[in-house]
Amino acid sequence: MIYCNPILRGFHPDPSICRVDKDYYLVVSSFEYFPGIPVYHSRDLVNWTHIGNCIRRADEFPYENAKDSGGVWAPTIRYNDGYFYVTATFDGCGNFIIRAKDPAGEWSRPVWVREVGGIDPSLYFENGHAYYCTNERLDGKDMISMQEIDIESGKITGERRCVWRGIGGGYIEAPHIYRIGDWYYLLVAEGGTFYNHMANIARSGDLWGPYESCPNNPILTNMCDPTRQVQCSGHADLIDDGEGGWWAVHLGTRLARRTMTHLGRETFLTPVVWKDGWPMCGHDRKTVLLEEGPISARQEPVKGFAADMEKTEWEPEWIFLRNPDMQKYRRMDGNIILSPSVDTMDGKRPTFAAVRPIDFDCVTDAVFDFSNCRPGDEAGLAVRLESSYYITCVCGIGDSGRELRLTLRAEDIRHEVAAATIPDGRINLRMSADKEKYTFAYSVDNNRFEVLGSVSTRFVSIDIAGRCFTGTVIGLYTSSEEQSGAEMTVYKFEILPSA
Ligand code: 6LW
Repeated sequence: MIYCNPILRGFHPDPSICRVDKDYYLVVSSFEYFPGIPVYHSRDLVNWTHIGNCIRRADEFPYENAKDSGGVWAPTIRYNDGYFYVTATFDGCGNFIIRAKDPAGEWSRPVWVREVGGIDPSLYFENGHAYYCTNERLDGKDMISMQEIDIESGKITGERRCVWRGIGGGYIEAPHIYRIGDWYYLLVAEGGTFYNHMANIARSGDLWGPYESCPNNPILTNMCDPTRQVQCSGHADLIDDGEGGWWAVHLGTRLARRTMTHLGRETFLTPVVWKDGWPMCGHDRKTVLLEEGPISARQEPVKGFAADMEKTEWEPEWIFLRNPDMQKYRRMDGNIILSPSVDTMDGKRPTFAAVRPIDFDCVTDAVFDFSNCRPGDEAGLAVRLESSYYITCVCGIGDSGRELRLTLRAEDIRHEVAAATIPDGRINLRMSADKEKYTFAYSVDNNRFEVLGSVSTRFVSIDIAGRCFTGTVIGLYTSSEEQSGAEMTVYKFEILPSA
């Protein structure tokens, strides 16, 4: 059956997957955003539902210190003996393990693995033993280390060994061990997570090696791919469908132009075939956008997200920055009510309730009012890549009274793109996004829309920001220069596919 890649669109990097009977669970990195480590569920590998988040207690992690693209990196999800385990890196703090009986949560408090460094930890279970792999830098060289671990305490209980140094592609990361047939397989990422990215594999008859490198490595890469449909393929995790089919989920990027993407690294699904005991991914190791494979169900169109205003709990799709003061985020009387922070989008903890974009082409609709505001207060929509790369379209008090301002920040560039005077009362902001630009329009009578202006997506692309591991997110934002009584009352927020 034909399906479209990516299977998780927008900012969904570093995927890891496991299967329990007919249920697949997939997790991705969440970086400086909270809740952390979103969990997706599927029964067919192409239709996914966001069922929860692993990290829902910000005080258990040093979020307040998380840099842009810091925070939670590269989770691995595995199932063993009635528990789901997730292990990941908290940048600058170390690696941790959490577990849950229900992957939709509640997840346990983190157990920190203090005796081993590196990033991109992974777990492998066999015969009641747990083994812990991570990338490490020993004797000046990157390698993959493995050691036995007490899964409850996070204590290392066995000798640490270097099990593979990769094919020399550099930045050997994202290790995963599998027992398939008579072999142990070790899958890794090399080349760094951008344009030289690749997945390489080795195998051994013994868990501890020595591991023999696959003669066809890399088994997955889109580097030097003239079609340029997909780039940066790598950081893969293998899964079988229980019916003989094998797959790789992995990160990749789609280019909004000949280069650049503002959606960031997304999650792709690529078929895997086995030959002579070695796997090979996709079309001669390349991933494509329109793929075919033994998929059991029709892939549903991209759904989008519409906040259910009757809810008093935040849907799992919502993300906030670092350790948000949730008293500034209220759901009541059929509305969302946001209280401004003194932080603007330049800051670490602005009042910003966001969701991941659903695709390049989408329309964001927000209806809100901004009451009790004074000069210096602002409220509206924001598209955020990082604290120095963002776009805001906000209403506030200007020289000529209430106005709407469209502003871009790209590092040192701060540019007011457009402004318009508007009356008091409700405003409907509509942002239409495509590969090239974000176009903002507004209506104050919920009927006629005026275009305010457009901003190129180029200015919030991960390529412009450089070493940006996240991707743009779109959300509701409000700020005030000092603690004010201003309130942003939101009546509607949705991001839907463009018609
Ligand atoms: C991830 C690692 C990486 O942990 O980037 O460049 C980190 N390599 O695989 C964040 O995605």
